[in-house]
Amino acid sequence: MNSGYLHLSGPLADELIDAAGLRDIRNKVDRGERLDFADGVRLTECRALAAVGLLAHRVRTARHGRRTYYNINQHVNYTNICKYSCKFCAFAAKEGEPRAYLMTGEDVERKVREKLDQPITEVHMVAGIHPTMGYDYYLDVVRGAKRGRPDIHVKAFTMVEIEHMLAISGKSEAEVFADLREAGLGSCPGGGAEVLVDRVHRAVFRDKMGPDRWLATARKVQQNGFKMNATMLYGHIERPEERIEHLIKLRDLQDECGNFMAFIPLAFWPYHTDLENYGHVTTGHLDLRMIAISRLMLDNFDHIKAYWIMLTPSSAQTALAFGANDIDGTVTEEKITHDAGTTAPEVMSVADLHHLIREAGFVPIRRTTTYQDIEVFEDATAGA
Ligand code: V47
Repeated sequence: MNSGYLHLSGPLADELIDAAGLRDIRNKVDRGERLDFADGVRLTECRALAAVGLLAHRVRTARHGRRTYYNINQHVNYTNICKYSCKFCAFAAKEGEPRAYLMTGEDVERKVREKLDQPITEVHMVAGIHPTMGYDYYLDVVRGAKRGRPDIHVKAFTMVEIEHMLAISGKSEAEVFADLREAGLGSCPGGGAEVLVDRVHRAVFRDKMGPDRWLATARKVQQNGFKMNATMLYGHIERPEERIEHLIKLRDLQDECGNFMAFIPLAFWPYHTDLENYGHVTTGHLDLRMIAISRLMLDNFDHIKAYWIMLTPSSAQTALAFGANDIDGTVTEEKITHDAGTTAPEVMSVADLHHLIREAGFVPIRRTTTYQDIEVFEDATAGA
C-alpha cells in the first residue's frame, strides 16, 4: 500500500476537494492551521461528503498511518436508578419500577470476576445518578471492580457522576480525587456532555448539569491529574452550527488542560425515549460527517473513536476512512444504547474487530485505555 493510498494526496484528490468548494480549508489543513467556527459550519454544509472525508482521512493518516486501535473491555452500568428525567434517555428508571436495579460493590466484583477467562484490560462504568446512595457507594463500586481483577483499568464516572460526588462528599475537591485514586479509578469516560449549548440543554436535558458545569467538572478532573474522554450526543434537536460550537468548547478546554484522550461522537438512538417520535435515527451520511468534522476541528485531540455500539459495526468500519482511528472494544454488555433500541450487537469478538479493521485496509492495534500499544497485528494471520 503506497503513501498515495494512505494520505489520498496529490492533484486528483486536491481537485476533488477544491471542486467541493473546500480549497481554502484544504490549504489550512495542509499547513496545519486551525479551522475556525465558519470553516466548521461550511464542513457541515458541504454536499460532497467524500471531499470532507478525504480531508479528515488525510489528518488521520498523517497522525496515525493505518494504525487503528481497539481494546478488550467490559461495560458495567452499576445502576439505572436516576434522579434525572432527561428526554433523550431510555436507560434511567425510578426507584420501585420493575426494571430498576442497583449493584453493590460486591455485585460489580462478581461481574468482573465472571470474565476472568478473557484478557480484559478495562472496565467502563457509568450509571444513573441515584437519589440517595452516599459518597462511599461510588468508592465501593470502584473497589469492587479492583477486587475482582486487581490489574484492570477502571474508567468510570461521567462528569455528572463526578459533580454529584463532589457535592455529596462533604470533602474538598483534592480529597475526593485522592479518594477516587486510592480506590482505583484510572480515568473517566466522556459521557454526559450531550450537547454543550444552552438552548439544547434547556430543551432536552432538563435539570441535569449544563454546558458550563460539564466543562468546569472536566477541568477539575484534568487538573487533578486524571485523563478522560469527551463525547457529543448528536442527531436529535441540535443544529449543525451547535455541533461546531460544542467541538470548539472542547478544543478550548483541551488547549487549557491537555488531558482529553479521545473524542467520541455518539449517535442518538431514540427508541423508548421522549424523543422517539421527534425525527430519524441518524443516517450513515450524518455519522460519517460527524466523524470527519470532529477529526478536522479537534486538532489537539489525538484520537477520534467510532463507537460501533452506537454507529453500528458497518458505519464504524467505514468511519475508519473518514477520520476515526479507534473503534472502541469488545464491550461485552451494554445497556444504555440497547435500551434505546440500537441494532448493534452487545458484544464483539476480537476476531470480528480485527476483521472490520483489516477489511477496511487498516492495522489492528490492541491498546490500553491510555493508548499504549499492547499488540500490533501487522500480519493478517496474527491474533485474529
Ligand atoms: O452520557 C444516553 C449517551 C452516554 C442515549 O469514554 C445515548 O470511551 C445514544 O459516554 N442514544 C454514555 N446515546 C456512553 C459514553 C461512552 C460510550 C463509549 C465509550 C466512551 C468512552 C463513553 O451515552 C451518555 C449519553 O451521552 N446516551 N442515551 C441514547 N438514547
